[in-house]
Amino acid sequence: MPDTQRQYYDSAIACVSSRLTRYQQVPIELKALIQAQLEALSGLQQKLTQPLLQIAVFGLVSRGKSAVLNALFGDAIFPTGPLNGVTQWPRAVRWSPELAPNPAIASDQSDQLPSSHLSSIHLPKIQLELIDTPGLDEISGESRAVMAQEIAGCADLILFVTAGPPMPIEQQALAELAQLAKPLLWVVNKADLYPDLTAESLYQSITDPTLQAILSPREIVLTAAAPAPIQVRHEWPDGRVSLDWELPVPQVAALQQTLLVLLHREGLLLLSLNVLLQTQTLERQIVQAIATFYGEQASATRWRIWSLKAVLVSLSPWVWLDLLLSGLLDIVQVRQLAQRYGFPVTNHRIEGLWKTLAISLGLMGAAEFGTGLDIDGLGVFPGLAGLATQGAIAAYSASLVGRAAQTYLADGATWESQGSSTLIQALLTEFESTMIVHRLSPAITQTLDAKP
Ligand SMILES: Nc1nc2c(ncn2[C@@H]2O[C@H](COP(=O)(O)OP(=O)(O)OP(=O)(O)O)[C@@H](O)[C@H]2O)c(=O)[nH]1
Ligand SMILES: [Mg+2]
Repeated sequence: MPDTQRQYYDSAIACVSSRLTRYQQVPIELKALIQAQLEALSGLQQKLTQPLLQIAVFGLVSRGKSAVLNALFGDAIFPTGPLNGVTQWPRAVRWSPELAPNPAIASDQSDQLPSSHLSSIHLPKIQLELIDTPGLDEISGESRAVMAQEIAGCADLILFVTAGPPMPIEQQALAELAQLAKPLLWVVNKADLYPDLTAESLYQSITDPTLQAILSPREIVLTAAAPAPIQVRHEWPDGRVSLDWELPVPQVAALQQTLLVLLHREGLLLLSLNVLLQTQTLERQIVQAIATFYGEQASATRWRIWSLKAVLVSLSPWVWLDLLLSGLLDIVQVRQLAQRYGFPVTNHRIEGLWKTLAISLGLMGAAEFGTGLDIDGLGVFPGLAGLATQGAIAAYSASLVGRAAQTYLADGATWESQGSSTLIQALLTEFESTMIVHRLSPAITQTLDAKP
């Protein structure tokens, strides 16, 4: 079986590049309106090609977020301290651990992981970035939400740090972060102060049912990133006894191994998925901007078709010709709108469009029936009132089709064969129950159903 990670990684690169090429060719006035999205897409392209995986740490103040990152990094790169609010701004650092996980731990978990994802022979070396953030309770309301949204939105993996068992507010924050369709590890730090804690007992202590559903003990890791000093009794050769304070070494090996095993097996998949999800969001914003930009021209196109349909249907004396013209002009309208916007014609939610086309034809048939049928095939003149009715219904049915076509085209923009939504949906089928991305499936499915 071909390497699934590599396959989706390549597809994600192709998807972002093709989006960039397409939207960079739009008229200059429209380009100015989507500049921010184009820049973000270009950032995603760079992130993919490096490839760079971003790990962001979240939690309330003083839980040891910075200490956990320092211990992972192996150096005191982020300031830490006993006062609340030591970290005031997000900061990032590149981390280059040896990506081959400890074989003992890797083989412990290998039976839980699909063999197709074990192969990393042909995978590019992932670079990592650790992002430290201020405590979620340090910054106030709106800016906190914006900061969390922005950083968590970009991050490929989230570490949520608590000090020992979580407080209810932490469970709530965890549940909120879990809604973001991002893989999440719950790091239970300061484990030196809670020697009896285990991942299993912590999982059992979760009271929030949504959190219970999306976490498992495997995503809970205990650490002691900066253990409190301990008193050590020294007996010297001359008989003296002294009590000294010693700093125990940080205990983050379990987190390090969990991360390395995860990155080794799912890293490229996580990165590809996250980039595709962000591309999907950006492209939906671009689609909105395009729909607004071409709004007037699209209205003019619709009006032209509606009036043409009304006139031709009223003038034609044959029912069969009326119905044929009605159907043809409805389809022409869909094609012209697709051309006007430059959106692809896809199979996504096409049933809705077919239904409206059928309703339009049905309405036309009813109008013909109501205004006199051409029984002998020689045509009938339905009278002026009948003609007016046929014309009005022709225009009305065309307007129904116009509206349905616009919704269908905007919805379908991300659903081309190499479109972001198509690839995300295909990726969903690759998730196996042992993978961390598996628990994201419901949240990801929701993003697929969302409207632009
Ligand atoms: N006992 C113990 N103390 C720890 C541990 N990890 C961190 N600390 C201490 O907890 C305090 C807060 O650590 P920080 O890393 O600054 O915490 P933070 O979450 O980054 O805090 P803010 O930046 O203020 O939000 C420091 O005094 C650390 O020494 C640990 O594993 N055990
Ligand atoms: Mg900090």
